[in-house]
Amino acid sequence: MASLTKNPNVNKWVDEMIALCKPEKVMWIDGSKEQLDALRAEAISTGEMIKLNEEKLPGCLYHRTKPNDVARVEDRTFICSRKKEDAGPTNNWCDPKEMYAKLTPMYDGVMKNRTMYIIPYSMGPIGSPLAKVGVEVTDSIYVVLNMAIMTRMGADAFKNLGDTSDDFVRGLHSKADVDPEKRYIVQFPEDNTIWSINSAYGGNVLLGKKCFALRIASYQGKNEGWMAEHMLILGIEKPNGEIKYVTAAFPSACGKTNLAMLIPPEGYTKRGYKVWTVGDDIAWLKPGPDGRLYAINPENGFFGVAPGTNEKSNFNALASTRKNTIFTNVAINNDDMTVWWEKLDKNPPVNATEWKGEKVNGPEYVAAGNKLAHPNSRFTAPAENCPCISPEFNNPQGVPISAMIFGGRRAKTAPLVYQSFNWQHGTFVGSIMASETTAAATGAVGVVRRDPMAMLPFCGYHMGDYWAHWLEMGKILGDKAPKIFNVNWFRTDENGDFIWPGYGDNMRVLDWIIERCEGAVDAVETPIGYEPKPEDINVEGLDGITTETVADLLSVDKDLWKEEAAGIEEFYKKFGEKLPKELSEELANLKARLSK
Ligand code: GTP
Ligand code: SPV
Ligand code: MN
Repeated sequence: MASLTKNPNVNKWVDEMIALCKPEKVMWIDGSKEQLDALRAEAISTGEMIKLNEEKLPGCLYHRTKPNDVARVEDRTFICSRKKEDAGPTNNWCDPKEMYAKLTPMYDGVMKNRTMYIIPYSMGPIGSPLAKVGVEVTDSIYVVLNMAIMTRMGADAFKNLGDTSDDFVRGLHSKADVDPEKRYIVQFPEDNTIWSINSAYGGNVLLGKKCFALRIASYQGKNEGWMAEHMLILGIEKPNGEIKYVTAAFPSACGKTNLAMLIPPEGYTKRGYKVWTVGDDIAWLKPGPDGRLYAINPENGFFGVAPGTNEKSNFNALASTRKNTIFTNVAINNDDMTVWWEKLDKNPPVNATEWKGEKVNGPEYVAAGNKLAHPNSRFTAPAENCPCISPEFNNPQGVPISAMIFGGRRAKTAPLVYQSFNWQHGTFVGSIMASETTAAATGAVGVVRRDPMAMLPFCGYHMGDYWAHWLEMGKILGDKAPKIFNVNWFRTDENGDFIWPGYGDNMRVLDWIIERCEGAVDAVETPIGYEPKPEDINVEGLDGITTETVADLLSVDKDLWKEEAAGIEEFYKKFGEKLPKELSEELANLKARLSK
């Protein structure tokens, strides 16, 4: 099949990959409906995908990964910069020469008897000055069908690249034998290259997502004066029709998709407030012609956590999954070929197939303490399905950002919300983020770990240099910089239950954040930053949450924070010389304020 581009850099690289992997067939993915329909039919005929109920879930497919392959594998993810110190203390590193030498034999002939699919794609709207091109070669139809949802895929992607540019990310993926012992997710930032092998799970194989749009792009952003962040983007429309845009960085499975699509409480919708979704996972940000920071969502779909998603918690996410969606590792209701996951509703299907493929009686299975869907089971849904997708979603210039929010899962320390004193202090607030781990990555769940800017698994270079880049961006933006906040929806009471209702009610906190950006509300100065007066968080219409509860949620326990400061000091030691002096200053200032 003929190449879709005249670009010699692309064609030369593709030829090399063909020579290496030795596929039986090669197929360029042009993104046409005919081609994708044929691939769907083929995947259904081999059992790789299962067709779901055509009336209830039109165009939807089901896929099950191997039980050993259900999440990102951080211990097998590498940043192979030429110099070790450029990867920094928070990344696994290996000399690129050594890594190529180790992986090349694994790819040699790996696609014999298989087809190699060559996927051109754009991260960001085609024609956007902020967009970038990638090419992924893969032996997985599942990857092709997911990339068709998650990116602008097909021949058009080459429009942005042109016939001569070399600025495209080279992604090589093979599921090989899905052997966890030989699984590698490797970024070579200086080569614009990603090699992934022996996995078929989302974040490890949809190379446009975490591997490119965060790990490679964060490195590009540092060199080119922009930022790639693990952030949702949303617009808050006020009763006067004005829309304010904010971004928020929370670690994996800590609520980005939910916040991005929130439906405000009745008191707000009645007054005319509305929330618009621009992105739910990744933001690329760059100063615009007016000096403000503009953001695009490089993705074209949502790869969202299924469990916990229901009509009440996230109506818009659920609505997004009702057509042309791929479900991975959820449960099937065999009576009508629909899908189910924990907390979708209270009725697990009787005639169920659980995520590993075993037929079970759902209610009995659940009553015995089992999960029908894997905790990191996901939906891949087109952004255009989302009822609240922003009219600016495809705007090539992006949207201007008023506030940036950090947050995580903290049972005690972090208050509901606080504002940083300024950009430098805000960078410090992002750098000290910590959160309980979730099922989005393999390993222990529920352990507090430091996860600066929610980028610990995704920063493609030295975290100290990354913080320096943040500080640099603050200088460029000056007084046009977004205001920086921190939130925590996950404080628990003595029974371990969440105190704050969360979800749509997070609008009440966004409301204060927007008012702060407009200078419309006062704040209280605390040792950690500016906090709302409890009565400035609107609790109207909330059941059991009063201004006293809010005061409690906002309390700053100085002893806990002194421990926190000691933990930060320990964490910062890792970065040695590369820790920006501004951040050690901020830590010293925090300690001083705490002991006043
Ligand atoms: P990734 O796609 O892994 O990056 O995750 P995410 O940050 O988009 O997380 P998501 O919105 O999918 O939420 C993950 C889990 O957190 C789900 O089980 C949600 O139900 C839960 N969650 C989200 N928002 C809230 C909230 O405000 N309060 C509480 N208690 N739980 C929440
Ligand atoms: C995350 O883990 O942050 C995700 C899912 O958004 S994955 O694509 O697996 O990275
Ligand atoms: Mn994510």
